[in-house]
Amino acid sequence: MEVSGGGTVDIDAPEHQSVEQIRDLQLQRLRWSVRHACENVPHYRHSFADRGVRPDDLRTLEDLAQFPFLTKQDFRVNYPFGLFAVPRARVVRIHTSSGTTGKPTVVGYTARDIDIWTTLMGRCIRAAGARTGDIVHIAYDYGLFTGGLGSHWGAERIGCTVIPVSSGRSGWQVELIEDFRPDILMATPSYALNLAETFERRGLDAKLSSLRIGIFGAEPWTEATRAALQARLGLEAFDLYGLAEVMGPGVACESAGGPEGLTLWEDHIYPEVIDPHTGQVLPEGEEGELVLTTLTKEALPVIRYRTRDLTRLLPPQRGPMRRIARVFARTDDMLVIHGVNVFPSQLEALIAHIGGLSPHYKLEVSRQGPLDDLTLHVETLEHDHEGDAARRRIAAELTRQIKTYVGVSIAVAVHRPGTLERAPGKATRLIERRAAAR
Ligand code: DLL
Repeated sequence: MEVSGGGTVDIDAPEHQSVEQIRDLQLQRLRWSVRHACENVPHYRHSFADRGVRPDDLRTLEDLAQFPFLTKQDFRVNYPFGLFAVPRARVVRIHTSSGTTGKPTVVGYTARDIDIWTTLMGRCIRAAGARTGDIVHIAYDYGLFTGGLGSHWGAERIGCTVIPVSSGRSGWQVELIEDFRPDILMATPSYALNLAETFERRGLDAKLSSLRIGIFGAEPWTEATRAALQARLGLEAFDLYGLAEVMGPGVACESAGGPEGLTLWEDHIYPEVIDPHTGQVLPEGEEGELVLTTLTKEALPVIRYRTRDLTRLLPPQRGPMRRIARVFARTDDMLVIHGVNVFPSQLEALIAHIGGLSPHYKLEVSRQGPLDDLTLHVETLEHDHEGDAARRRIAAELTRQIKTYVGVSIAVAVHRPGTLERAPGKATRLIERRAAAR
């Protein structure tokens, strides 16, 4: 059995190559990946046969559009190891996605897969401006979640000193940051906000901490949150994107002084953006659902995985790799409130804009009759000692702005500082009351 994506694993992105050279490399690797999946995974053999396509049909990169999608449901049906393309004994590591519903998605890696993942994560951390010898405080959760270990190995690969803190125990984390003086913080943006809050609660000025760079991801976040993180932690914040099914963190990232958007490592991952309703591939620049195909993964090749993440594909700029725009939401994040599509990121931006509110919020969805109702829970800032009247004023103003800018009437509840639950990893925003009402 041939098990190799071919080519070398190079920490330096092939910046010197032309777009044509990258396309040639992609086609060669794509042919290998599709054949590898078809020969070694019954799921692909059947789904390709059902669609009437064979690996030999791949003559150009565009031919990939004829192949069937892989979905989260396919991972569930094949739980836990049914999508693996190598004997289990060649799998050196297992991770899972951090989904909260149903069985988690299980993913596996050969030693070479880990090597490539480590390399791509190393590229991302370096792209954000990390230098050999920098100290990296990793507050992504360690364990089955890919955030901790993926970042860890990548940071070590480029010669950084890693502090593998994992998430939680924020007071202790602040002490470690004060004592060990890390240059770089890696965390979910919502947990980084918790850390900022913990600094402030202890009477410390986080802006004066040693942190220079923040590498944040694993959940959607907005430009307003970036501005808040930069101002409160005194660092430059970069977006890091990835998902377990494709690899983990390190699929795409922002670069210091680099092009706008997140550079996607096209020498190992092939992107498409589709219309989530029709499945049609959209032209570059149009907004839709990101679909990813791995080009070199041995243990778990994914062919046309529907990420459910909404973004746009952007042309290469400075270097041959294409970019994606910030992932602003998942297809399943969208709420339909009285016929209006509402994304949490729209509300997050307004919360930041209005002033006097902490960035923590929850969305409570309920149903009385045929339509869903939404209550937005927010809280005032730590240092705000105003009473109920002020909270009512803020609620009225936020309700008005949501009506104006999002076009929907929702209820807004403004709580006292520190009332809303803070998650140590990814923020959980949705409070689901619909099932109970049915
Ligand atoms: O969240 C991997 C990761 C860890 C990425 C650390 C970045 C940093 P999963 O648990 O499988 O993997 O969740 C993947 O999280 O499909 C997106 O919906 C969301 N997501 C990840 N990064 C971003 C980002 C990790 N930068 C899912 N912006 C993905 C928006 C993101 N959403």
